[in-house]
Amino acid sequence: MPTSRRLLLVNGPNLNLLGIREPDVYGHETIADVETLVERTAAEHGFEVRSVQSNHEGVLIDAIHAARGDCAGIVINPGGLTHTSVVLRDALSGVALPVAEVHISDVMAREPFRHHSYVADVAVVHVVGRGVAGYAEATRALIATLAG
Ligand code: CA2
Repeated sequence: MPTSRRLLLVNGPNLNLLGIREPDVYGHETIADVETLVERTAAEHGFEVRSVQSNHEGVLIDAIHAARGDCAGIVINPGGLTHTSVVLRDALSGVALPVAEVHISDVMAREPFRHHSYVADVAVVHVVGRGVAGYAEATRALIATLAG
C-alpha cells in the first residue's frame, strides 16, 4: 500500500476552456466536472485529490515537484504540452511517482503532430479517446497499480 492516500490531478494549458469551446472535440463537461469526477472516483478507493490546472508550464512543474513525498501518484492531461515539452516529462520522471496519462480526444486519429507524446514512456497508465470519462478510468487504473 502507498504511504500517501492522495493523488495529484494535473490539467495543462487551455483545458480551462473545456465545456466552453470546441464541444464537438472535447465534449460539454467543464474542468470543474473533470475535477469532481476524479475526486469522486478516488474517494471510492479511499484517496483524496489535489487538482491543478494551469496555462503556465512552470506552475505545472512546481505542482509536480510538490507532489514528491506528498502524493502517491499523478493523473495528468498535459494538453498541448504532451507533444512539445521535454521539461514536463523531466519533472514527471524526476519525482518518480506513478503517472496516468489521459487524453480526452483520440490523438492518434487527429493531426500527425499530436501522435507523439513526450510523457507516454514515463506513464504506467494511458487512456486516450474516451472523453472525460477517461479520467475516471485512468484514476482507477492508477490506484490499481498502487495497490498491486
Ligand atoms: O485530447 C486531449 O485531451 C488533448 O490533450 C487536449 C489538448 C490537445 O493539444 C492534445 O493534442 C489532446 C488541447 C487542450 C485544449 O482544450 C480545449 C478545450 C476546449 C476548447 C479548446 C481547447
